[in-house]
Amino acid sequence: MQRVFSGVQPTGDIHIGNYLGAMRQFVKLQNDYSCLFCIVDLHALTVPQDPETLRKKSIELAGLYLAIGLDPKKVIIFVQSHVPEHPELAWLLQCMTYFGELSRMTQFKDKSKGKETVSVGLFTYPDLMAADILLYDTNFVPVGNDQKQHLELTRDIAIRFNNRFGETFVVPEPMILKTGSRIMSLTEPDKKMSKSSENQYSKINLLDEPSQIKKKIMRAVTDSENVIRYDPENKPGLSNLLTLYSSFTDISIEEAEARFKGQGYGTLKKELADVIVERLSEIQNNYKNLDLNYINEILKEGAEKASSIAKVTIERVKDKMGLLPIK
Ligand code: AQP
Repeated sequence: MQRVFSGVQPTGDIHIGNYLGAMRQFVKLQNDYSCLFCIVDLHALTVPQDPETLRKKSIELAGLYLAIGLDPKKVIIFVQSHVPEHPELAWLLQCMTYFGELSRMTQFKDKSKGKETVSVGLFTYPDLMAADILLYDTNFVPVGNDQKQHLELTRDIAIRFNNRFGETFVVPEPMILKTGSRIMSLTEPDKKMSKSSENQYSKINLLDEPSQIKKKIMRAVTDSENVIRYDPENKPGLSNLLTLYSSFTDISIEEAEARFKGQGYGTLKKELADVIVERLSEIQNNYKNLDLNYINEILKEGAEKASSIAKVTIERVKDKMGLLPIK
């Protein structure tokens, strides 16, 4: 069976961009692939985190993985820091990555812009992401559009390593959706919906109350034309709402556009709020019924299973690079 790996950072509140761009795909893939889904807490440390909140958010994300429909009998769910081979391989890959390559990463440029100090971890983050993926001989990586560049770098590093030391890594392919791979902010629709945005009205979180969801959708920025047309360049806000409607109802953008043709933005917003509330309330009900001991058990089992794969890969890599084994 071919392998799928993906991860989400336990930072902030998980929003519908994370869900539609990445997490929802995980559920569909679990029947056809050997899947590992990770809570990438080491990535979270690239920017300052409150320790207690980070722990709480890691458990919350594990619960959300289960609540959206991931079945721990089929997939491995685990926490990145429980498998020390991730940072170990990241170091080895850093020694194979060029400073210029990391300097060109747009996420680094965006996240470091205007900051007085930036951690080295934020700069080398793509190597840790490459390690996450390459440790498990991953064939496919389902991610949102924003991760495309990091995945390209992962492929480049894997190819470079294989060329220098001989066939070692599987070269992974991205799995990026046509619709929903880039959900935009509800308040600034030229920017992606982002956990780190301080404006609560810019994003809908998976655990938001129905009244909050409705309020956020009704306040979403559109335009003054009042014509329903999918046109991301000239009508980014309205186009984002159509994308959301099409993603949540599993119809095409064209069908969504046709459905609301000739109607006001208010009608689209109202119906959209209803479909989001309905889908998220299913997830929220599942989430409420989860027990903390059960989640901890799943994470322990997940770490053991992930470790058993990671240990084999790291030994292979160290051997190829000439590191001396313990005799
Ligand atoms: N707006 C988005 N639309 C579609 N997919 C998205 N993803 C993130 N934002 C959108 C995808 O969600 C997965 C998990 O993301 P992450 O936790 O690794 O962090 P991120 O990409 O940095 O997400 P955020 O929400 O924007 O967080 P901050 O604000 O902390 O940077 C990934 O597959 C991502 O592509």
